[in-house]
Amino acid sequence: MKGNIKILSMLLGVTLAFSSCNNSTENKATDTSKIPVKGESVAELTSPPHVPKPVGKREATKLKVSLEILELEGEMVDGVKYTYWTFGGSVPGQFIRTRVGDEVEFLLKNHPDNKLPHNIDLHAVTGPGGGAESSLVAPGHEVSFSFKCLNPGLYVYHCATAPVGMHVANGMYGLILVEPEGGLPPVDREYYVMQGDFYTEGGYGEQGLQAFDMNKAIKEEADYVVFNGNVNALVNENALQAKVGETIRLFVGNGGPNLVSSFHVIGEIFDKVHVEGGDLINKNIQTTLIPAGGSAIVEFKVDVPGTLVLVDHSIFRAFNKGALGMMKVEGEENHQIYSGKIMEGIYLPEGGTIQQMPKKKKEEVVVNKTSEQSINDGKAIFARTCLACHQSEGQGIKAVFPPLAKSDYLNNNKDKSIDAVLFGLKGEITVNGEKYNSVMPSQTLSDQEVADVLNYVYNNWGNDKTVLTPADIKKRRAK
Ligand code: HEC
Ligand SMILES: [Cu+2]
Repeated sequence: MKGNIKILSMLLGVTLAFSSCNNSTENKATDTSKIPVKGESVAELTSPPHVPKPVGKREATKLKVSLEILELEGEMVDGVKYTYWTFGGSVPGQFIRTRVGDEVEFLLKNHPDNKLPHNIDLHAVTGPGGGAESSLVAPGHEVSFSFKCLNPGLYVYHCATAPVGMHVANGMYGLILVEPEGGLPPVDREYYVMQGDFYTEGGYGEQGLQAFDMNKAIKEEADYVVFNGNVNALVNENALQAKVGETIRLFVGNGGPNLVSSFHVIGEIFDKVHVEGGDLINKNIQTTLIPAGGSAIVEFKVDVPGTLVLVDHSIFRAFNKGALGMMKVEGEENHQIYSGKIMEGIYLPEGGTIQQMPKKKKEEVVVNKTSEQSINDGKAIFARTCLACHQSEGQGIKAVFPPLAKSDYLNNNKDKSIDAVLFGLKGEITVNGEKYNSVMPSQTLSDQEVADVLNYVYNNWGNDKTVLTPADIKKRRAK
C-alpha cells in the first residue's frame, strides 16, 4: 500500500511538471490540468456493444473506475473455444466514459482464479507507461493509481505485461472515452465496436479449444480477425439495432495486436469521422483507417431500412476470417433515397462461407511415442501452458517466475518437478541460488502431456536430457 501512495504522489508530481511546462502551448485555449473537480462518483462501465450514458454538461469530478481482470474460456466461432484474457469479462474490455478534467481513481483487480499477472496502459493517461508502471498486479491482488484526463478523445487501453503481444492477442484491450467540455453532441444511438486479430494453433474453424500460437502472431498471420472478440459477436441475432431516421455514433477501436483496420460500413457513408479518435473531423467518408492501438468515432444517419454490414475492407478478413458485423435498420422505405429491392433477412454477400468451413477433429492420442516424438510434442504444450510464465527459452522472470533453463531444482528433483506440474507448487524454493516464493497453479494435463512437456524442458536449454514416460507420471499422480 505504501508503494502505491509513493507511486501516486510520483504520478501527481509528473502531472504538475507536465502542466507547468505546458502552459505556453499555443493551441490550447485552456490549461485542462487546472480544471477543478467537484465531488466524486463511481463510473458506469459497460460491455460491448454498449456504452455508458453521455457525460453531458456535468462538471469534472473524481471518477472511481473499478476494473476486474478475468481469464475465461469463450467461443471464437461455432465449436471453437479460446481462452480469453479480459478486462471485465468481455473482449473488448469494459467501456470507460470520462470527461476532460476528470480525476480518475483507477482500481485494477486480478481475480484469484487467474493464472497470470497483468497491468494496464491507458492511452488517455499522461504518465509513465500510461499507468502500466504503477499497475502490475498478481492474481488475487488489486492495485490503484490515479490520473487526470488532460486531452479529450477516444483512447485505447491494453495490458502491457510481458510478453505484451500475447496479452493483447488474448483480448486485453478496450476503449476509454474522454469527452470534451460540454460533452459530444447528442445522437440517437451509440455503440462500441472494436477489432482484434487472433492467432490459433489450428486454422480457421478447427474445432475444440485452440491455443494461442506465438509463431503465427510474430509472423502476423492471423487466423481470425473479428469485431468484439469473436466471429458471431455482431451478426444475426447479435446485430446492432437502429430505426430509420436515427443518428448513429460508433466508437470504433482497433486492439490489434498486429493488423490495421480499413473500417467500412457496406450501405452507408460516414457523415462525420473523428479521425484517429481526436478533434479533427472529416466528412463524407467511405472507409476510415484505424491503426492498431488506435480508434475512430464515426457518425451517420440511417435513412432506409435494411441490414448494414460492418467490415474491415481488407476484404478476405471480412468474409474468411470473421471481420464482419451487422446493423439492422427498421422502418419505412424511402424510395427516393433507395429504390432497389431490399431482400428479407440477412446480408451475407458471399453466402454461408463463414458457417461452412471444414470442421476437423482433434488429433488422435498417440500411444507408445518415441522419446523424440514426445520431446517434439512437448514444445506445443509448453507454448500454451508454461511459456506465459517461464518464458520462451525457459529463462523465467527474475524474482517472479523461476527459470527452467539449467535449473538445478529441475535437474535434481525429477519427482518434485513432476509434482509441480501435476499438483502446483507454492512456498519458498531455491533455484540456482535465487529464492522464489510464489504460486504455480496445478496444470490440467494428461499423463502423456505432462511427460511430453517435461521431456521438452529436460531436453532443451542445457538441462540433463532426462526422458520420462507416462508411467512415471502416473506413479506420481497416484501418490
Ligand atoms: C502461472 C504461472 C506458471 C505457469 C503457467 C507454470 N508455472 Fe511453473 N512455476 C511457477 C512459479 C511461480 C514457480 C515457483 C513456485 C514457488 O515459488 O513455490 C514455478 C515452479 C516450477 C518448477 C520448479 C522450479 C524450477 O524453476 O525448476 C518447475 C519444474 C515448473 N514450474 C515447471 C512448469 C511447467 C513444465 C509448466 C507448464 C506445464 C509450468 N511450470 C507452468 C509459475 C508457473
Ligand atoms: Cu495481461
